[in-house]
Amino acid sequence: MTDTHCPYCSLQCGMTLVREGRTLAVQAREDFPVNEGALCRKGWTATGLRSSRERLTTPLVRDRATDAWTAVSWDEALDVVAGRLAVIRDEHGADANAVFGGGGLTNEKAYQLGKLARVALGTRMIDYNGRWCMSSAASAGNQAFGVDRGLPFPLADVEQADVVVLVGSNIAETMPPAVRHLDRARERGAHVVVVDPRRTLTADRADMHVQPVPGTDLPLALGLLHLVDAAGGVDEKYVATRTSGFDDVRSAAAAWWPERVERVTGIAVAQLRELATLLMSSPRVMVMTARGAEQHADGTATVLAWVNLSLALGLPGRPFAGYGCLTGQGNGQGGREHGQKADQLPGYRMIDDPAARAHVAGVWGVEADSLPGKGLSAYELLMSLGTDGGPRSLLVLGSNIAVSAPHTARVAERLAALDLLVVADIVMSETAALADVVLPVTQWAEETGTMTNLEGRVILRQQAVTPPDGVRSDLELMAGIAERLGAASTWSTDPEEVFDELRRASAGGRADYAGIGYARIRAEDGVFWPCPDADHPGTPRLFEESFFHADGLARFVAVDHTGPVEPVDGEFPVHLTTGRVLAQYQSGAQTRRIKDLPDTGPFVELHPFLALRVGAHDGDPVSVRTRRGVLRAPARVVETIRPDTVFVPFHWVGANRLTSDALDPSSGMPEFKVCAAEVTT
Ligand SMILES: Nc1nc2c(c(=O)[nH]1)N[C@H]1C(S)=C(S)[C@@H](COP(=O)(O)OP(=O)(O)OC[C@H]3O[C@@H](n4cnc5c(=O)[nH]c(N)nc54)[C@H](O)[C@@H]3O)O[C@H]1N2
Ligand SMILES: Nc1nc2c(c(=O)[nH]1)N[C@H]1C(S)=C(S)[C@@H](COP(=O)(O)OP(=O)(O)OC[C@H]3O[C@@H](n4cnc5c(=O)[nH]c(N)nc54)[C@H](O)[C@@H]3O)O[C@H]1N2
Ligand code: SF4
Ligand SMILES: [Mo]
Repeated sequence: MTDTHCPYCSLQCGMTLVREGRTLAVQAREDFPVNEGALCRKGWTATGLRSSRERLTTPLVRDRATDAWTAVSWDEALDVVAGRLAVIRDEHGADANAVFGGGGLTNEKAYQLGKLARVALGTRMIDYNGRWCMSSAASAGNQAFGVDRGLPFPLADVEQADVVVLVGSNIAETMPPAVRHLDRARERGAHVVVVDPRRTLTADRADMHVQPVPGTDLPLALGLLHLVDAAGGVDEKYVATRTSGFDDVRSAAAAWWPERVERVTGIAVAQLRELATLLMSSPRVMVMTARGAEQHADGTATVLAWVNLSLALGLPGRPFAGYGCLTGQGNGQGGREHGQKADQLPGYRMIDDPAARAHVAGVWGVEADSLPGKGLSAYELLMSLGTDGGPRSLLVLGSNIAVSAPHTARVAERLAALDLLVVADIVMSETAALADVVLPVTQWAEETGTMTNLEGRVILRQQAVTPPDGVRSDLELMAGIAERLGAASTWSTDPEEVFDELRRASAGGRADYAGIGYARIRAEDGVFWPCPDADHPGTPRLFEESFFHADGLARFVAVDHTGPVEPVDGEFPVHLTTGRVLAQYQSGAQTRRIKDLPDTGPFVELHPFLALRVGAHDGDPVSVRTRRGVLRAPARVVETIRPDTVFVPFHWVGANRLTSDALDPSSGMPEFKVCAAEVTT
């Protein structure tokens, strides 16, 4: 029996793995406060991939001329990879090798991957899929609070709130066990509000469903602030003592009178007023955003608008109140703290800060000057591949970019232009299938490592079974490459040793893990960062006394509505949005291979009015066309979606043929959640 956590989302539900003969059974942990004995279907079936015949168990090298794969030994594969990386570096310079990581990787792996890029390869070209996930909320959090931690409070605090506003979050499908905390709040009399263009399972359980036009959450927040201010609901004392910059925000909101907001968002004035009144009804209001609000080219500004509203109401730092971002991937939080992001070093240090470089270089035993500078954000990095002066190789760990990146046709072109694509994965993902070398790695139950969940709680996944023959861990893979390249520093393959090094590298940084050790995590059900030393209790709740800016104040940042980059028009008259369903995870690389999970393929959700207009019936194939591509998939005619909007899940190849690659200027987040489309039969 081994206590561990689910391999998928940021809830990191506690589970116990029990060996029963040849099978590995899943039990939910009652004692873990996030899920309290509950799991979603994906969690219950997570061990299904272990026995799958699709599991990769030998390194493979592809001959580009014949497209044939040859099985090779690990030593041969690593010799090929390291040899070619060295040649590319010698011929084209260090930045000609690029690295792409993932928010599902453990802290140890994310840390080591950043170090592999900066020390062994000497490249500045590293980024990861978290750029497509929480980067807008991260950017907004850093600007407003001086720190980026998804939730500044434990999830169970939700139970004590009086009003919970979920903006673009469908937790009933994306984090089902979290719903119990909402339900308990409602049993206490709390009001739950869901802002979503679709009446989702989450909205079904709410007291109020606000159904805006996709891409209009920003003017909605401005309109609410306008009404709150007009009603005298601004917490003037809080604004004066704990924040700066309100005046500009107040004047921006002044221009968003309710009728104007109604015209842009489609939300009736009466409902706007009702919601504004609700927000002023109690000091215990929680506002939480997720990808629906964040995955836009103005995602950072949108999050800032909701943070501004929260600050004006005096919420952040108050008990059972505040603003939070619901992170997404298993290690969406930790994955962005320890150095796989283009501009970061471990401990959430910035790579262009001389003191940060000196500290981390000291831990790594290298010269600070030898560390490269800031690289490109994920999509920009992908677009630079194989271009003049751009990277010639890409090493991918923990992402299936061929499916999950926006505008995949362009991504496929860039990947094809590389001299070398290396993918480490558990299965032959769509991205691995394009690689020159595929390296089979261990999966969660077969290895140990820490993750940081959506609450900022650092938890420990523990190895429950021995890996199949032929696979190695990502840490072994990285050590194998680093050693072959003759890299400086040390390259441990023992997760606890790597974590202890990470602790030292993070010490004194914003995400300080120095006081968090494996033994302590086991004893305490996880430890919340910052935790600067072994005697420190960890920090479940942030901002009670002060914010993380030098003056201790939170900053209002004035933002205004610009709208989606691609508005609807005569040719492309409907809004296309994308997202998730309960039974599948992300690009589907893992969950589509688990036979107990329904694998429906992509579908197009549309309203009966739109269906009537285009002449489609439920189940009929329809075509969704955008300026980038077409997807043909069965129609799902539902009354729960806005008549001007269609929804396509992205767990299968297809949705991202359609999506826009417009990026948020401050976070690099693509506009996954809205573009203009045409639907035909
Ligand atoms: N089942 C399942 N669970 C998951 C995952 C998964 O793939 N599958 N992935 C995990 C990860 S990495 C993440 S990031 C999270 C994501 O968790 P969520 O953010 O909850 O998931 P999404 O379905 O991407 O988007 C949420 C909602 O945003 C709505 N939406 C679309 N456009 C807009 C808009 O303009 N404004 C507003 N307000 N809403 C809009 C969609 O209709 C959708 O219901 O889920 C995690 N959990
Ligand atoms: N249209 C649209 N596109 C989206 C989104 C959307 O809402 N709409 N959401 C975006 C978001 S929020 C996210 S987070 C991304 C996610 O999209 P991806 O980055 O593609 O995420 P996954 O499908 O989880 O891919 C992880 C890959 O790594 C492998 N893997 C798992 N664990 C490990 C490990 O420990 N080591 C290694 N080496 N490999 C491992 C898995 O088998 C899988 O192939 O998609 C983004 N794309
Ligand atoms: S909610 Fe997330 S962590 Fe929990 S069982 Fe489901 S996928 Fe796993
Ligand atoms: Mo995500």
